[in-house]
Amino acid sequence: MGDVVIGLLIDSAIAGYQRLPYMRYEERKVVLEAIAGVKEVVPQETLNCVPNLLKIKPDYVLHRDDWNTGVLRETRQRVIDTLNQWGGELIEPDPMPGITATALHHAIREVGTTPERRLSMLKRLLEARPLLRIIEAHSGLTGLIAETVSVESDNKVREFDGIWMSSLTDSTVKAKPDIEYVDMTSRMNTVSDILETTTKPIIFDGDTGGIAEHFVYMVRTLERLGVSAVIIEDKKGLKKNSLFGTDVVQIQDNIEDFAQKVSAGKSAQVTDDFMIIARIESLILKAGMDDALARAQAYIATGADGIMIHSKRPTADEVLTFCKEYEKFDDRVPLVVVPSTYAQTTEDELAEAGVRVVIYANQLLRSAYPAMVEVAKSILLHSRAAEAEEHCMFIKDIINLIPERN
Ligand code: SPV
Ligand code: MG
Repeated sequence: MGDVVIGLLIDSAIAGYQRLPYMRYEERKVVLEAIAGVKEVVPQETLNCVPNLLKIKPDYVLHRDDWNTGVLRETRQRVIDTLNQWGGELIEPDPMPGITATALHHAIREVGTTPERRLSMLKRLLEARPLLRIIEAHSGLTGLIAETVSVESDNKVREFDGIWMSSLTDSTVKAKPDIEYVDMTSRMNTVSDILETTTKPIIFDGDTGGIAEHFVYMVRTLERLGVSAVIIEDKKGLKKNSLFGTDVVQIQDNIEDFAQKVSAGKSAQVTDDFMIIARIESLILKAGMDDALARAQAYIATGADGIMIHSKRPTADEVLTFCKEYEKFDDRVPLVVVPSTYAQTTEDELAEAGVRVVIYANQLLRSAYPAMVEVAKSILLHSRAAEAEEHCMFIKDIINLIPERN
């Protein structure tokens, strides 16, 4: 039919309605350019290919015939209207059976990923999407939930973008308090289980990072495993969970020492893609908004790749105030929040305020524990398990949940 020009969607155009593609735009371009008969591959910046069509004025447009529904339906109509301007023709070949983006994602999940590819995924996502949603995992199984659960809304597939390796939930499943007692070896075992069942990027909760001389080893280990980022909080001494606030004794580190720790970590990392995110505890410890903002400025100046502002207020008011002031900074890095106590605030509201990453830090464990207690009580109460059955998954489902690898 003539020379073939391929309009190839750039990463952010795809990430707007489905999962970020496994291969970067540049990689996909190289593959397509190598196909005999392909004259050129041009970037397509949005789902609307009309600007490219107007430039190229092709005689034919080829697109597989599966775009008459969903988010691409409108695009299809626009293509037909545009081609009509010069008598061009839309050709819609039958799709090859079994070749869909979803099937490819499943296949990739089977194959797994590499540490390097996974590590770079968080920065890629930050470039491609305005807001990332991250959910906690504390085991291979909860990792699998973070990896696979998806819903469809407004014709878009919605999934979690990555995994938070929470110190609270990793400690709690081991029935230990969240006081940095669960050591790095044990935490890395949990990371390893999660790596096994997932391909999405992981953000590791590094607590205080320990002393700077130890933090550099944490950075190296995480990076080697393919973890994308570590978040460390500006506290020192015996760390307690932030959601205790000032009910327990917690000491904030001074700005200089914490900045020095961040900077030691930055010097230790090997890749450009690994991110060290500085977590500010000023609002938790009632040190005030000015202190929080001064710390954000200092941590950014020292090289932090992101700022997490934490709050345990029942509403997002103080976080939103922080965001407003933060927007005025000349130098900004992606802002991360953890809306555990102000859970009624929506992602849209947070994104509007400039937040780039929302972490759902503990909900999987907080929902599983009460369910397990209820089932245990029911068995005791009825001296049998029949009444608990309605709260349990089918046995056939659990034995098939984790298939053997072929
Ligand atoms: C965690 O999930 O372990 C966190 C967030 O650090 S918080 O529990 O709110 O401190
Ligand atoms: Mg924690």
